[in-house]
Amino acid sequence: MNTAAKPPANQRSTQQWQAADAAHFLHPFTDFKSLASKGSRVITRAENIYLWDSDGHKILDAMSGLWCVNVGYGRQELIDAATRQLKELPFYNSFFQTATPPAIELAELLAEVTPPQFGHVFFSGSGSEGNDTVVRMVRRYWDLQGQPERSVIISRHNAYHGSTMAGASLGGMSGMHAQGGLPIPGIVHIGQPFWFELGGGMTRDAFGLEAAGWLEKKILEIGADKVAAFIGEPVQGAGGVIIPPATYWPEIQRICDKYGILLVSDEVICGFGRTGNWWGCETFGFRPDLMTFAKGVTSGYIPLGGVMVGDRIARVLIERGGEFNHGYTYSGHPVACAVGIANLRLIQREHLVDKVRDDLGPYLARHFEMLAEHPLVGEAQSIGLMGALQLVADKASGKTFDAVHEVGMLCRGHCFGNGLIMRAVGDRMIIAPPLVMTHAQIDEMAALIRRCLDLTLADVKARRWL
Ligand code: PXG
Repeated sequence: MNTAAKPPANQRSTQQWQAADAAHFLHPFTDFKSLASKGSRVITRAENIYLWDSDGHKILDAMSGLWCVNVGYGRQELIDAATRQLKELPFYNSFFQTATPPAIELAELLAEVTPPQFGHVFFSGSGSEGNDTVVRMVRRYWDLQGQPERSVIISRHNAYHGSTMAGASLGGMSGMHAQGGLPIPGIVHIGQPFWFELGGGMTRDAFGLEAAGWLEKKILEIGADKVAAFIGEPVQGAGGVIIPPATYWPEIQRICDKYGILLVSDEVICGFGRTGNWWGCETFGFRPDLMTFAKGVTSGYIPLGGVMVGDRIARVLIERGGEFNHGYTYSGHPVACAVGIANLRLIQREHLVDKVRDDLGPYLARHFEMLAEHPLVGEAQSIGLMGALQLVADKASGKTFDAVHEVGMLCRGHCFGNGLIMRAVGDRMIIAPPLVMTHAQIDEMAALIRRCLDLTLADVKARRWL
């Protein structure tokens, strides 16, 4: 053991933090060696929509942490709720016929803010665990219906549903499947409704129907009597904020209904107001049987996730299911649930969902229309408070850059250098800022984005990549 005296935590320099980080901390989705050679950016505090790093730089967080800090940083109500609950009862489980008041109250509140078919919730600690629960629950449902052969779950390429074995299998990320022998059996993928890449001259609406039709083709190929469920994010988040054509989800619903297949909406990113309604399925007009949630349920202040269980499934599990052999130590963690309650009450009290739909979403969309004029931008799309700018080499034809140039990463570098956090997914620059932004802050964010696009344009011109 290293017994050398260390300076108190809050007095370490950036370099000291980076050295300890490189020595001991394996980060998620990270090339360990490459990060160790560069050093992490160490974030030390936050307030409202801004972060500060260990060198004192102020950064506008246009990604809400990781799509989760919907109510912004530093909200006293959430801090008080956690503190109160930590004192009163920091932990008790809900396994052996016990429950805690915060878990019960949050379950009740979730039933109130979700669409009418949802009266029950199963809690997990994260979105990935929520989607593991979905797989178990969907298969259990069909067992109980006397159709155990209905076990295949259909998902989509470039979907993200988490990083556990089931979550990564449901997801459609080839890089994840390549590590660890995934997907697990019984999970198959169809194409994504990504008009910019796959639309091939069709109108958006015609393409939406075409892309939904891939589900029917897959069902017929497998045999409807073998298909348990279809899962999708209303808007693919980590895949690049891919907003489907308006025709897509209603057609998916029609197909699932036609073959009696369960429909699962992964609302881990789209839930809690992100798209301008409480749930992405409301924005896109479909009626799921199960909904996975996480992130925004506590605005990321503390880990919590779960699955909303629709009446069709709940009735069978409750009436005829016997014991459901599944659960997590932290299912219904009282402190996490207390923060969840405070967070939902705050969203209600500040009318954040209405604000995103009626005010902030349209205001951001107007900025995106202006950013769409930028010579580097081939497509600018937003819904509610999430959006994507597709960077292209040729605006007229929509020709993309050679992937090896990593133009998105170049742009992301400028964002970091200019006090803005934006994600790059390939050459798609994406944002999902906190739902508490003011117009002035949206103006500030848009100006920073424009500056970073200009700097990136100068780079690609200098390198003759245009
Ligand atoms: N479903 C969706 C739709 C998600 O976006 C998960 C499930 C998994 O949640 P947990 O809590 O297990 O992480 C997510 C998570 C990115 C990025 O790069 C996105 C997520 C996680 C990490 C990185 O955009 N989304």
